[in-house]
Amino acid sequence: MRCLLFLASLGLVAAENGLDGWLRYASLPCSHQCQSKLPASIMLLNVTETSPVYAAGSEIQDGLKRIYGAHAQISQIQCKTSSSTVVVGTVEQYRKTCGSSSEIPELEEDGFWLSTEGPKIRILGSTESGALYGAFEYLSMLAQGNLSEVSYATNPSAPIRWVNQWDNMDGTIERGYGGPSIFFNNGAIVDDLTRVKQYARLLASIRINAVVVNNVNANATLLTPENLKGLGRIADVFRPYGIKVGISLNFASPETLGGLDTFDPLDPSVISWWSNITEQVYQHVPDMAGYLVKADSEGQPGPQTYNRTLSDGANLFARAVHPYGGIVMFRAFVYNQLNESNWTEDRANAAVNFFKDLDGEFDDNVVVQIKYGPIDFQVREPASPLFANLLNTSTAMELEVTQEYLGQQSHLVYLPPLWKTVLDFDLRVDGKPSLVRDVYTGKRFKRKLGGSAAVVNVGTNTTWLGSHLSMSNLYAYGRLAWNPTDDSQTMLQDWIRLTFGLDRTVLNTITKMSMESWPAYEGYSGNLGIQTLTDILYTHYGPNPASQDNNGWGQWTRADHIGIGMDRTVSNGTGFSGQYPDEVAAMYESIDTTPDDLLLWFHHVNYTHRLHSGKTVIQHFYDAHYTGAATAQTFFTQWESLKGKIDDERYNHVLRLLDYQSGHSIIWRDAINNFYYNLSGIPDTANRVNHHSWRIEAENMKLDGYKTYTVSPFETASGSMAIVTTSNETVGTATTKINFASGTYDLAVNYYDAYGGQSQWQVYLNDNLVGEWVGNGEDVYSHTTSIYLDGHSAIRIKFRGVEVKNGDTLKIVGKPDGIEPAPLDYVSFLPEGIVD
Ligand code: GCV
Repeated sequence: MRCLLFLASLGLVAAENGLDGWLRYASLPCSHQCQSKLPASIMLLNVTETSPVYAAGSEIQDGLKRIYGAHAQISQIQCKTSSSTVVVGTVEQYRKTCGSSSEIPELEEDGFWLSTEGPKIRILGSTESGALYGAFEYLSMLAQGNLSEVSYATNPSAPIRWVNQWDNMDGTIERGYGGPSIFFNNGAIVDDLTRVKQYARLLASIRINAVVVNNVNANATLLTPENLKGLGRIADVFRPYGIKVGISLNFASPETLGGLDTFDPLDPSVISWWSNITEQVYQHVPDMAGYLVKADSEGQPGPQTYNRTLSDGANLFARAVHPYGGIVMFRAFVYNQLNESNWTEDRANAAVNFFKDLDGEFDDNVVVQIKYGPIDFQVREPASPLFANLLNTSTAMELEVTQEYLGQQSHLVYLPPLWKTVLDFDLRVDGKPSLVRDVYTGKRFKRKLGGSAAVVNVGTNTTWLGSHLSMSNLYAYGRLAWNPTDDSQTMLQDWIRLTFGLDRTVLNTITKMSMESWPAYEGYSGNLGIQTLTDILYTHYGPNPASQDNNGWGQWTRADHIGIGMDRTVSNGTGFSGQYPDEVAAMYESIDTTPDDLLLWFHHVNYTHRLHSGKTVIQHFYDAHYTGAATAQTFFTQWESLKGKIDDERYNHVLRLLDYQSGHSIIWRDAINNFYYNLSGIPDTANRVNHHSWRIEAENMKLDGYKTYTVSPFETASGSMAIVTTSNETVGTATTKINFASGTYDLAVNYYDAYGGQSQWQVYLNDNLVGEWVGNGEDVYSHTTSIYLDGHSAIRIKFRGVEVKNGDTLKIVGKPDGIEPAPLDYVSFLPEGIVD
């Protein structure tokens, strides 16, 4: 404490690595009046060390000490104490111990009542988990310097508030960008579960009540006796935090693991195999939350192998877990490969086609888990119409905190504003208000089960997700799972105060950047509902619009030299718009009433088609890409203004990513604009596309040891060409005379940093070293790497404030390494205020 005050008095900020996320309990000043409001003791209504109430007590004790330097003793309840105290437990425990509780409102399962009025602060849950949530709520107030007197109850919107990890048994994580698994390594459960406990704290504080620990592309070996023991250890770590463990299953396990000659869900031997395995699972994890199943999807086995229905498959597991109170989350992400030459084929139709007729066929403990949009976590999608087609089936919303198609944690993208476009959408089932959030929480169709699941994919990195700023998405997900009406900016600001402190500049700056981030990303990736336009066949990261079409995956754009977009109308297209209830179907059926931001999702139009905004489609693309990338440049400078206000480790980590994003947003912008300019032949009215006054192409420089290289896809290199060293051993030099007016410039060098080598570059002006760098992006950034020269490996480094004289000689020296031939694309000399 003294040490912290000392640092504060020097204006320094203590080093932090992000491990505590928003539960840092950073030290705050506390006046005499503030001290008087802090409890002197913590009275627990259950002192069993493995109970959530005990965890709540420890957390409060720790928080009081770390935030305000206050020491509160933990003791058992004495109802009549006169000194200030905080009482934590369930309403039932409180009644038993202290009698009357008439002022406590009715609570639903896991709800809590928090009252800080009077000397006795009461945190009472309907369950012990509820009490723990209340304790975290109280701590969140304290950590934000809020000591006001409050008294209120809050209840969850739905019973299912889960996270899904896509962790593989070998320790890798599918679509994970924060390092290897905290759960698995080398086919087994890790010995040291310290990180699991830290994760449990974070999840409990946002009221998550179950975590599915393994990938939906599931490996049956999780079910071996040894691994079930390990699963039991994981569950023991989560249990005191009120979090249950669930697991993903591989449908073919009876055959692959059990040695049966079938996995037919109606075969008695299969049924009894699953029932035996389930019994074993519950022996190790008596409170196991349930199973998550991806079946008949993307190569995963399922009931259709035996001509059984998806509900036959789901019910097989539902019956196995039923005796133990478990549930089955059955994913609606089921689709087949399609043929693009057929105008009416459409992957977006798949979920409703597969599931609509099964409505009412699922057992009561089955929940159909539906991704927010009909395709796959794109930068913008309409709400999945399946939510309007399952009136007799429990449903859950599937979101993706891990930014698979949204910059993979190397780009700042605050996701709740995107999620809200779906959660708040009114499906108008039977002509009545039917907000998506009211459907999956069970309210609209009166289902007892329902809720949400988010793919999170934290890893062993101390940032958890790969970027400190991405944690706002996890925090907000938990808040929305509890209350989907929470406001995006309010949640964000709580997270900022908890994560980075109470400084107003910090608050305003991170708020502004975050709230601008999804619109910016949509601006420089895919507009008007055309999807993210990333490379869907490889990393899902950088630009590659051509990869969407001419394959069976069905994420098509149907772009040709005249027009673009999927015709999903009933009258002339795939019929997808007809999957919505009448009012919504009618809105999407007509171009006139389809909102601009989803135009190309629903309609195939000419590039010259005029939007409601008055712009043509193609000009909108050009403009949005320029505006989006320009906004992304400001994230770096906005963050720079926070130097000294945030500890160095987190400040520098974020700064590096934002610097990278500023460059990669330009790579996105140019790739997409060039691609559609090349396809449509329609110039940008502002004359920016393909005209770069401040650029020097590497292929136009004098080359020694370097040779030209045609990049593919062409649009991911300026002028389609780059240079690479003539061999993997040759050091290359590229030189040129500078023809710009003398002055101060930011010097940007665009190069490629592929996986499989760490080339080195040096840049000189008249033989004076301006800067040097190494191609080690794979160790520094959070996205999936590429072994090619493409939109994923394309990267920009900037040297700011370089003095240049007309006639100076620019020289870049590149030293190859491994398979990486020190590739260079171009150099830009950017006067102040010019983005490029
Ligand atoms: C776990 C997309 C992702 C896959 C993921 C799949 C799913 O296709 O790219 O990595 O697999 O969705 O949600 O099952």
